[in-house]
Amino acid sequence: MATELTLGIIKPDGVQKVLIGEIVSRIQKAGLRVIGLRLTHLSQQEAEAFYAVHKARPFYGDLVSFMIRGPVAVLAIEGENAIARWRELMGATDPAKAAPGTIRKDFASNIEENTVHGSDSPATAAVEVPFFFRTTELHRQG
Ligand code: IDP
Ligand code: MG
Repeated sequence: MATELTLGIIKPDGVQKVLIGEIVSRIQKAGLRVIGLRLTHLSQQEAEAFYAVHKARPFYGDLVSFMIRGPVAVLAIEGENAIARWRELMGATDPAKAAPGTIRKDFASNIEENTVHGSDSPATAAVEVPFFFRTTELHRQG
């Protein structure tokens, strides 16, 4: 196993439900490190570009509208096996299928408004982290 860097997003529903502190706490208690963190409100163009991989899916338009509905928190998360471990903390895409104790099981409204995003592979993380963070915005001794 290796030290990995991955992207997390607390989606507009999660920010609206005042869950930033709770979610950052879960990440840190799991032994992962938050080395980049900022609030932003995505433009339509940014949301379309970020989710371009889903362009052909029927939910793409709704997903983009949801993601620009309000501010989001973007997080760069580092640690041993961080990509899979952050996705484990998140739980399955559909909260109805998510394991007990996961963020989506505990907080998500439905399969679309599912509170958090996480990169799904090293290749995805390598694109998604730089989408939001310059290297000068990552702080390993923060
Ligand atoms: P993931 O976020 O668990 O990696 P993806 O399949 O990559 O799931 O889908 C990206 C996002 O698109 C999901 O997190 C969710 O917000 C939304 N989404 C996925 N599947 C559906 C669906 O069937 N209906 C509506 N929205 C969906
Ligand atoms: Mg995904």
